Amino acid sequence: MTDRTLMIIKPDAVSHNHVGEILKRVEENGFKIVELQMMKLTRAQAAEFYAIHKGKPFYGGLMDFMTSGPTIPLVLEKANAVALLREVVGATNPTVAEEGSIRKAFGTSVQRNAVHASDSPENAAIEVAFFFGNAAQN
Ligand code: 3AN
Repeated sequence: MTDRTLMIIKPDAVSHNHVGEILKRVEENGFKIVELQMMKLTRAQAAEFYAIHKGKPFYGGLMDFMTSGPTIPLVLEKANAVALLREVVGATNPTVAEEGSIRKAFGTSVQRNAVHASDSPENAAIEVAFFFGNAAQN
C-alpha cells in the first residue's frame, strides 16, 4: 500500500539554502514528491496548524519562527510513508537526533529543527488537506 505524509521545510532550512539537500535526501530514501509549494505562513495558518501546542511555553516562539520566512510544504508518497519519514527526519531535538537524519544535519535547536513530518496517518491526512486540499488525498 502506498501512503502519503506531509513534510514542511521550515524557514531556517529555506533561509540557509538547505532545500536542495533535503529534497535529495527525501528522494534518495525512496519517497516520491507528489505536491510541493513555497509559501509564507500567515499567523492564522501557523496557529491552526500548531493548535495542539496552544498554551505551551514555546507556542509564541513557534508562531514567530514559522511565520518568519518562506516554508515549503510537500506531500510525499511511499509505502509506510509516515513512519519512514519520521525516521529519515530524526528526533525533534537535533542534538539528540540520529546520525544521518535530516534534523541532525540541518537543525540547530528544538525550535529551529529544519523540517516538520506528520506523526500519524490520521494527522498526515489532516495536514495534507490543510495545505493542498482534499483532492491531494486521492
Ligand atoms: P515533532 O515536530 O518532532 O513532531 P512536536 O509536534 O512535539 O515535534 O513539536 C512541534 C514543533 O514545535 C517542533 N518541530 C518544534 O519546532 C516545536 N517545539 C516542540 N517542542 C519544543 C520546545 N520544547 N521548545 C521549542 N520548540 C518546540
